[in-house]
Amino acid sequence: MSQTNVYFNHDGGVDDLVSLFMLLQMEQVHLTGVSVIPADGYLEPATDASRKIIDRFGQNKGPVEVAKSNSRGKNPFPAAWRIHSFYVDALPVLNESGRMEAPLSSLPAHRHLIEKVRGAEGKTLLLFTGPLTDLARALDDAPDIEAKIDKLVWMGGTFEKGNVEEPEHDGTAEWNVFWDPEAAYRVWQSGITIDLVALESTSKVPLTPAVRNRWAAERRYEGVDFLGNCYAGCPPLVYSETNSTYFLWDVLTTASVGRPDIVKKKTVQCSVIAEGPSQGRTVEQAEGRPVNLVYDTDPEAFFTYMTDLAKLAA
Ligand code: AGV
Ligand code: CA
Repeated sequence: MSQTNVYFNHDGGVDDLVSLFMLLQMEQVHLTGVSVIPADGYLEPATDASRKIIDRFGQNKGPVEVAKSNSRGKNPFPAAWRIHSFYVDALPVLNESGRMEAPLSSLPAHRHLIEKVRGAEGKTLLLFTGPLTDLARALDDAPDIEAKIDKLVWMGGTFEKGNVEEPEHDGTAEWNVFWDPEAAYRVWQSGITIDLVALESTSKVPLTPAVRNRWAAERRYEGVDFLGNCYAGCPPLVYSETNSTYFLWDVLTTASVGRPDIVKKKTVQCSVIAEGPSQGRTVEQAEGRPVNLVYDTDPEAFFTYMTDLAKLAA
């Protein structure tokens, strides 16, 4: 089977780490590298957990190198969310061997990305499930890589209600844009094709008790048990949505790489607001740049794909 080169940059949330686990099970994916930015997680547990997930669940992928980002954002994530990276890193299934073998790169994430894109045979698909800071820096340092990027698939943005609830903000932004609005602005100035997996689609895949029960019922599969354990620390949607309700934001984004048929896309002309009370907002504008907005999904097809992939992990 022909494989697609994929480079994955994530920010250490539970759904970021589950996304890595999912990518490792996709036979059509050649994972050229992974990097971790300390946005919605802490750098050390998120990096260690990534290496342990590759060791434990990535047997078919050969050695995959992990790089740490040295990027810093403008608007920090709440610590109550970032702490989840420690829970995943501490799961017994990831610590049974007592070793970490997936190689740790000595390069910072943005330089690692440049090296892996330049070194790949053919083009690379970039999958980003956190802020775009490392990509913006990579493009500034090495504009030549743009020609070798197939496209960017990014969990970010919304044209409806945002998910930022912060004192000096008007609530119109999605968090991955808000953490570093200037980085998103920079990437928007590039010629890279962007698939934007926005809140419009991810809001269709909340973590509900029914989803958990489905994983619990099939926990005899080690990979499905892993999903249940990862999400055990995240608040589900039961009676009403709050700002802490967990969605499968990044996992839907990752699933759209393996199974493009489970999402719906349309072209939208838009720009990013970099400053002020709406900073991080993605806004439709006739003179904006085109993105492929992922605005809808089939939740049943998505959860079935996710669970089936997890059953492949041993
Ligand atoms: O805005 C969604 C992004 C995704 O990349 N992250 C979580 C996902 O990894 C930020 C976020 C928004 N609401 C959250 C978030 C919540 N309630 N808990 C944790 N992270
Ligand atoms: Ca994320």
